[in-house]
Amino acid sequence: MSGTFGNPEIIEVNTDILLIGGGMAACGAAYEAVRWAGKDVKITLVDKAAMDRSGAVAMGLSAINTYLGENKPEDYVRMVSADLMGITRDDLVYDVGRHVDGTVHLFEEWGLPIWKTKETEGVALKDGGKPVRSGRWQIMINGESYKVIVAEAAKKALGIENIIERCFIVKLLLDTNEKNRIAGAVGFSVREHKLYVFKANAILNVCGGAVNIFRPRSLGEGTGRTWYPVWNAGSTYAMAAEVGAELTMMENRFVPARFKDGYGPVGAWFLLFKAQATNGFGENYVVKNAAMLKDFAPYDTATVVPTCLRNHAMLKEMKDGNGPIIMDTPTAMKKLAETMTPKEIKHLEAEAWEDFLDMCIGQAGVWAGMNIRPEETVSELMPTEPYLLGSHSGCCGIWVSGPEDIDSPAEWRWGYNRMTTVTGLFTAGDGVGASGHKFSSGSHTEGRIAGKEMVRFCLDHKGFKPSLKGDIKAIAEEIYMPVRNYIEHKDKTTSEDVNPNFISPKMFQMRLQKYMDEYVAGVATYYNTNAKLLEIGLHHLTMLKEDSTKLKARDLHELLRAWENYHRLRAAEAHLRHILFREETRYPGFFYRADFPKLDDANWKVFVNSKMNPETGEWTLRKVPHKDLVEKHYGGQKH
Ligand code: SFD
Ligand code: AMP
Repeated sequence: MSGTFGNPEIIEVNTDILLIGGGMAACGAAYEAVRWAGKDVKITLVDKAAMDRSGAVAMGLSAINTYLGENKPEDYVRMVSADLMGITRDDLVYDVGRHVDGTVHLFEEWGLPIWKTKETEGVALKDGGKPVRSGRWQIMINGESYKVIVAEAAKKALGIENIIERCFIVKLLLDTNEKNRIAGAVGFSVREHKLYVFKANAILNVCGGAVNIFRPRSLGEGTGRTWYPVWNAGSTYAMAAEVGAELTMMENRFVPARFKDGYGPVGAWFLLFKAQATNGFGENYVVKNAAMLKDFAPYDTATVVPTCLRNHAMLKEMKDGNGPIIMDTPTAMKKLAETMTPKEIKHLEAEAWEDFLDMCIGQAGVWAGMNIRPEETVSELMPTEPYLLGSHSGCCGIWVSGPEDIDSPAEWRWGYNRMTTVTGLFTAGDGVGASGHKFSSGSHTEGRIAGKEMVRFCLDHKGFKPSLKGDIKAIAEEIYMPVRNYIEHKDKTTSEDVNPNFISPKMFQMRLQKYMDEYVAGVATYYNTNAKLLEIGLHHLTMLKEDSTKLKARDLHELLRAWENYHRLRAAEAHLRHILFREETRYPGFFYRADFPKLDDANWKVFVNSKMNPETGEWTLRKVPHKDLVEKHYGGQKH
């Protein structure tokens, strides 16, 4: 039987391992799990989009930001800890560090072009080829087709018959018989009238970070331009929270400094081209404000000033009226050109464009449209709207069990590596909290770690028969409620977007973004908030949650938008609750608790974990002790 818009066909899929997401982490998990699974373990992957171009790497990238090479995993652990103001899980970070280079070697084997030094041109990394490093951890690539290459390997490993694309997962389902045990997931096709019900022994929840929960700086035609991908809608955090998985560090966020309006990343300009960023009067704002950064000691003395503190200095200049912030691309290019032949200079100019054409085409569009030649004209930078993510320069996410062979506190190591506090539910990449700076290569690596462990989990739990909690017919009705709302009430208005009986996904998103912007430290308040503002914000989010049952969808595309925004709301709520709980300013430059403007290591050098009771919807938050497993040195001091 084939479904219709209001009455989708229900398709049941039984599998052992279900991978939700088709991004870097999912591709890593697919590749690795197949290697260990044998014939007994069936693996299925479901992605809301098409794997070739899904997730954050859709447009491609121009650098791999985590490749250790000559560095030690311990040094990587130190860098990640310092950049994230001291509160990270050394066990998880170390685990990524010790495995990530092997992943990058696979990328190269699969066809990803990695830049090499002149002396080792044509030699593969694994055979001693030396990468062109932009920074201590980053290497340059020709990465327009990065995601296609990585997806191809995953697809080949899994077999096309085990992949369902364009299916949006709305919720995870627990088991009826066993408490706190994952058993399945439900979602709908965004192309056909089909609802999918998955039963699985183990599930990997890797749907990326959360974008567009804050009002973006882009407006009008530009709406939709963001730095991180708009299709990362917070599903990872929302779905995990709703089955009671413990979250960690959800107060953390990433506010990247980006090329203004096009959101072009700055890494290559700072690190490879060695450009200087200044205030509007040509002053280096990090140097100028060094004394102010001391308020956040000892982290101000890390080898590299942490990302949030660089923003802190930038924001000070902007607030003092010393803007705009400027990236001096012409001086950087002139300096590099001093020792170059004309041909090499042309190549350098091409590289400046390729950096954006590879991963952020919109920025190249802004340059072209505004007559900007980077060798002649400077560009403005701006701190963007906040993003929630766990793989880039942020560390919010889900609390997971760490590797067994690392001597870590018992509370960090209770089960299978990268398993959440819900039995059988795993995560990786943006999903794993308290361990940022994984980037594309680290996320794939973490997916591989989780994939291998999930096979072990399935083999250890062979006898498990999933029995889904909840009535599938009722769940199908709930998922299609926006469709019903539309069909029932569409004629009670003369305007598509305004109706007394329903709210469109677009309006719902705008409401969410406005609340987050004004109450939860968005750009409107220069990233400031306090307990009073947060309490009002929480009230607004609670009202919005009530209204979520009134979302409408006039087609499958809007149904996708409706559920994406519901996920955004849940992720946003977790973020707000965590910020309210942490009574200090841990990440100045990312956000400020104006009522607790100082760093407070004595009381707050701890993880903040939260849990939502799936039965009652009640949240509990707690402090979890932090421990350094690798000795830290900031400014020569042990810390
Ligand atoms: O320049 C559902 N990233 C960079 N990494 C690098 O290594 N180098 C760089 O140069 C980096 N930069 C960068 C980066 C990202 C972006 C967007 C730009 C620039 C412009 C970061 C990495 O890309 C990032 O760390 C990883 O991709 C994270 O991996 P993962 O697997 O955690 O997330 P994903 O790849 O976005 O995949 C998510 C998948 O989930 C699907 N999905 N499927 C079903 N149901 C649902 N409900 C779903 N919700 C989401 C998605 O379709 C996708 O497949 S730079 O700035 O530093
Ligand atoms: P971005 O383009 O900002 O996403 O950064 C890419 C990589 O370069 C990340 O590993 C960043 O931590 C790093 N990076 C960016 N800007 C700087 C900077 N000014 N100093 C040191 N590292 C940076």
